[in-house]
Amino acid sequence: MAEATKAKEVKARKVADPLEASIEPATQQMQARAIELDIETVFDRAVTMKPCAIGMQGICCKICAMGPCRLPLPKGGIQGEDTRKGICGATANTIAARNWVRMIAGGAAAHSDHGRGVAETFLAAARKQAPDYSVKDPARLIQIAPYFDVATTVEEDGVTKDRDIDEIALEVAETAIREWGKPELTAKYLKRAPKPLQEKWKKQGVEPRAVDREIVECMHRTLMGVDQDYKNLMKQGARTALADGWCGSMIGTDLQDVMFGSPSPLQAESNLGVMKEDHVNIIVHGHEPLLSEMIIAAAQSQEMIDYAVEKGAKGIQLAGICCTANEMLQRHGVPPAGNFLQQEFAIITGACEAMVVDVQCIMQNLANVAKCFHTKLITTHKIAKMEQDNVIHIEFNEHYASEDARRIVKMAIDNYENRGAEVMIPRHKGTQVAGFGVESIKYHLGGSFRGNWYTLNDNIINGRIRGVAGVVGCNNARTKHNEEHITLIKELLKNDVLVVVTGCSAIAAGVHGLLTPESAAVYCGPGLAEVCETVGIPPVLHVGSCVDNSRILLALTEMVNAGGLGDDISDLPGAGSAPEWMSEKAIAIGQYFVSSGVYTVFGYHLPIEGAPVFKDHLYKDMEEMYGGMWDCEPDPIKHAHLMIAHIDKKRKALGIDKARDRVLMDMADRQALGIE
Ligand code: MSK
Repeated sequence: MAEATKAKEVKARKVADPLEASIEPATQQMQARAIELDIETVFDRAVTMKPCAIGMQGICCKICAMGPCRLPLPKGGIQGEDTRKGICGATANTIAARNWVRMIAGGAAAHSDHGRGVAETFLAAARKQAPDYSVKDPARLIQIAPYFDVATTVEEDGVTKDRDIDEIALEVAETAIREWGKPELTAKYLKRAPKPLQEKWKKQGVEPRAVDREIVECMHRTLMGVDQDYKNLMKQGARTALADGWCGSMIGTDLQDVMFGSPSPLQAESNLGVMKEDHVNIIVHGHEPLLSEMIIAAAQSQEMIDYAVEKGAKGIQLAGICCTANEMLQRHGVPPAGNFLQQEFAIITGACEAMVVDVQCIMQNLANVAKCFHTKLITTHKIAKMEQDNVIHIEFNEHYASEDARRIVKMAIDNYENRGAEVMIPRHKGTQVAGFGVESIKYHLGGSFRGNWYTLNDNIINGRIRGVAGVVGCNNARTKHNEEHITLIKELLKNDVLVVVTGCSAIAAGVHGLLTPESAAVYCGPGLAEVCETVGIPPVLHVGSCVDNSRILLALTEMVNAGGLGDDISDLPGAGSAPEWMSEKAIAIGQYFVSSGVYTVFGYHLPIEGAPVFKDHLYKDMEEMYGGMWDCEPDPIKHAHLMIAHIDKKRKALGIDKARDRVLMDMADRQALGIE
């Protein structure tokens, strides 16, 4: 890093210190490399541009042309009545709540539009109009069909017979797609939640209807002069977030599993070091596996491998960034090259022949970085283009998917000969075991009761496992890359908390060596280590991408159904976290976890500090309403202990706060707990 410091001194431009930017060595090395080559990165821009203090507090209103109105907190806080108001009279609570609800709408729209794309492709496949897509996991289709009220068997001459899988697929596809725009009734998947939770939603009047309707209503209600009651606004916020988690995202995950296969554990490498100097390197970045599945098939075809060899390479190295990385990893073992803040560095290696992007979390600065190298930056989605003239747009069409993918892979191979001499691929890479879907977790934790979650519950009840935590979400250039994720997760493990991860948090955990069974002995408290070693799982389970947070909702529901830990998700000794969040999608996810009963702690900051009454609504009232509530703590150790304290509170409420000896349960005990 001496080189980095030297480079920092000789450049006039304000740059980020590599050691301050990230805790991760490959990222530090590439930030130093960027400084050396005088290429600006996200870390440099974060150093240069300070965030707006009023916007950070959530009390800037710019929804009409009389503003923007800014309502800073008076020095010394609010004494007596809060008299702050915008030109129209909107209070700080209304402004902060409208901003919050619009963030939920943005996040829910992103996940759910992703889900809609999957549902549309599945419908085209079911109609035999998309020959490159098919049902790869019929068992998964049969599992979800009843939730769409689609029969999987038929009575013929008094005999029950299995229905044709193509017929089931078509009916599921036609029903699923209507979940986005049906004019009446509530989302079909709500019935998957524990009964008491469904009752809470009904009581609060927040059962989501169709996904699109909820998002539209958010935008209507938050318009100037419509809903001006923060509590009523947050009903719509909760309803929309639930439409995301229990409908748009959940259907997206399910249909991806049906079309591409449900994940099961597999081993892979991770980090920028997976790129290979003597290979054609193709990086796929974004979110939708509709694209990446086809790119994988093309890149692994003998024809393309032979073509790469003909062009002087030893082969094709495919890798992912962000949630596309998670999608490719969990089903194929294709390695992630990095998470959100590492995207520019994949190009700065000088060895990236093509970066192929679709939607979400793609920095526009990639185009500027790509100009410094031979890298072809290829956008593929009709809703996500870039204005820079070096960006190539190859629109991906599900009807000709494989053709489009082959064209992209061939373009990357043809670009190999244009690679410059300035190649520097960091050597750092980690090994990981990823791909834990709900079914595979059930299998691995099942012990002698294969196919039942009770072994997990039993180990929570006997105290070996203190509780469970979901750690999810992004990186944020305002916090040190990966530091909060990793410090937090290690603290949870030390305290015997089993962790599940998704999104960029999952990639961070993989890069830092937390996704291996061996890491249990290194990082876990004795109880958790014993369980992980006995069943052979990592103490941190990779459960997928951003839309796959819906898997966590279902895993929690499985735990409730397994018995012994209360009747609802809010009874479980569990908590959620997004320590380095940055995207509106994280707020939508956070809100659907809170509204599903999960205590959810965010790091960095939440844009609500300028409206203390609204903040109390999120932090306190919601616990009464849903059993879950928001919290925020930037310090990762304190953050972990907030979660642990909540877990302990739930253990106490369940009467399992005292360590007990393991009791072998007989059938009568199990029946008493409602386990069949
Ligand atoms: S990619 S939303 S930076 S997790 Fe899903 Fe990562 Fe956050 Fe994007």
